[in-house]
Amino acid sequence: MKITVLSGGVGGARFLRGLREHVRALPGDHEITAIVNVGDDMWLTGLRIAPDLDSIMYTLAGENDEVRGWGRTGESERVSGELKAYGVGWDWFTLGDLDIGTHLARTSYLRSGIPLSEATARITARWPLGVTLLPATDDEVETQVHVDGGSMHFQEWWTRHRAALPALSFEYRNALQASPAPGVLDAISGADVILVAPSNPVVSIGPILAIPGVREALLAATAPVVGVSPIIGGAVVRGMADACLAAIGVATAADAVAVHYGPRSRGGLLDAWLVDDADAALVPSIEEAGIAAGAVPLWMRDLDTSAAIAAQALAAAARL
Ligand code: FO1
Repeated sequence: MKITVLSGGVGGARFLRGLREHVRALPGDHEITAIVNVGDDMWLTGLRIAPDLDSIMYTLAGENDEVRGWGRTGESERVSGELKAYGVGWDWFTLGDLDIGTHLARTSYLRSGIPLSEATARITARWPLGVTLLPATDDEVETQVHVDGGSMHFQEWWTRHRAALPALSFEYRNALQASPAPGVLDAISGADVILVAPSNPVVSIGPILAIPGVREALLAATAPVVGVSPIIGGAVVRGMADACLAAIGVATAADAVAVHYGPRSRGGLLDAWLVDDADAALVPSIEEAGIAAGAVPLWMRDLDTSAAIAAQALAAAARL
């Protein structure tokens, strides 16, 4: 079975880890491909940072910092201390020493003309991840946040201002000039199942859908498209999706996000949507919107619960 997953960083990484765990126990051979958001990416101190690709890589490699949710386990910050002493970079954005190794590797490939997708393939080959990571695009499509008085890179809004500055709008800069990375459209058209990870709909899934050709490929795909709500009981599971959703006029609710994505039967993204048991009352309204819905436990507390959620998503796809 070929499974393609649209994914952001931390929540997506945990979902992918659960999916890999579940699929490993299934008979037959299966392939998982993650189409990963690059809207968080940026140049910093001469290095190309790719947070969502790295969060997924580290998590699937078992090298991630489970507490912070990003970066490497066993990390140190000696180089970061030197950068601060030189007044170089962002002192609110810490690059760990081991993490810098990843950024140096990626940047050295990019500087020699190797595109991000190939650089990612070479970097991730270091570990047996069991999942193919594809950036949504090899082009630099960075998410800009417009606030009262100006705009800034998503990463500054998120890490420096903790999304506390009211966002007026989000811009996926350069998206119209971008194209899907090699393999992305094939991963969609060739999938048996397409899953939308419980990632931030605005700054993680949105930038993937904004790449020309991706939405069309998803609409034309023969595979069922099943999404997992990143909102439980009217609250975000992690991160600050509520600040993002408010900016685009979407309520922080499992049904509102499903309606925001829209039913594929009417040109939207979804065939089915999983909500947490706490939101079971929302299932009828989601079904009325043309999206099959189910209520299951959605808290990804550990590997087993993440695997169970992945199993439920695949089961929902099989029912379509
Ligand atoms: N998040 C923070 O809140 N503070 C940081 O200093 C920080 C550094 C950082 C470095 C590399 C990296 O890949 C991610 C990092 N993050 C940091 C997390 C990052 O903002 C998020 O992973 C995503 O970009 C948002 O989902």
